[in-house]
Amino acid sequence: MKFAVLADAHIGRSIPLAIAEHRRRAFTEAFRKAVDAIIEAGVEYIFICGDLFERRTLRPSLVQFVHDELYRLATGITEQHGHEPKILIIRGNHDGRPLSDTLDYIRHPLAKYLHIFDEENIVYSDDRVYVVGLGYYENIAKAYEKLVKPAFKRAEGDALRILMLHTFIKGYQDIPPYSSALTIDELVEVDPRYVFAGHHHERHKPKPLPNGGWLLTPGSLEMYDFGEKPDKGFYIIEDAESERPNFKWIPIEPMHVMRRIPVTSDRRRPPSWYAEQILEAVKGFIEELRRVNKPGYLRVPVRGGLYTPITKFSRPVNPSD
Ligand SMILES: [Mn+2]
Repeated sequence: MKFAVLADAHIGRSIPLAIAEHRRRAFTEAFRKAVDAIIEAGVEYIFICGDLFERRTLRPSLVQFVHDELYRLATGITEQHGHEPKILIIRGNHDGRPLSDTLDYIRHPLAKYLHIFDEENIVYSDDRVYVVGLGYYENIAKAYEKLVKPAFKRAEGDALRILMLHTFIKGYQDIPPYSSALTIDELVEVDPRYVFAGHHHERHKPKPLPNGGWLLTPGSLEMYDFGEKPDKGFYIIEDAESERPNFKWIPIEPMHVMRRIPVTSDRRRPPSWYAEQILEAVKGFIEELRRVNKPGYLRVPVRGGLYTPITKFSRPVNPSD
């Protein structure tokens, strides 16, 4: 059995606004590339772990794009590999709130290949997998206790136990201060074979869990902002039901180079000094773009005190004044 595990596609992201159109295109292209690779692999299940969309309100054309891509994904695998895949999706913090989310736009009664979890129905099961899909909650520990644990207690048979989350995981990821997170101990309590977690945008390696299961965060499909590393893509898991599954990283090359080169000084300097430093940064960046043969954006935050030499109005100090 083959899985595709992806997250944080952020379709519709337009920040920084000065380059909004380029940014929108970067995210739709990354998603298109992911769909191409998943069709080629011919997986049985696709897990989309939250933040499929960038926000609650979107251009209709982008909603149409996602709808069409998911349809292409399902029909592509059916035609090329002879089986219809199942696409499972949970709500991320960018997709909206409980009971009002962007995923409503892509729900369709005829799209049998699509399963979108909601607040009341957090279980998908068939004879091969038992999937609990929990959307984003600020108080994740409480939602986990109240919803996820009972849902796994209800599981019967020997289908693979899979948990989909959109939250940080302590002990696996570098977590920003004061953010809510689940611990590995908490995850192991429901004895999952797989935990797929979106929300953290960095690629993480599969981590074996003490119960024999696996924890996996693929990260975002594109560069979300200037601070991220360009190691983007998603995972395919082969022999998912076996004792030794094979995790395959499918890289997606970011469309643009995004570079941040700060210019700072801890003492006061004339404006011309800053101008020179900025120019150096730009020149270096142009070199880099030539080398990698790619377009890109450069952000140069400038910080430091200003010192303006006094020339015009200065005169010798006369002690008698
Ligand atoms: Mn995200």
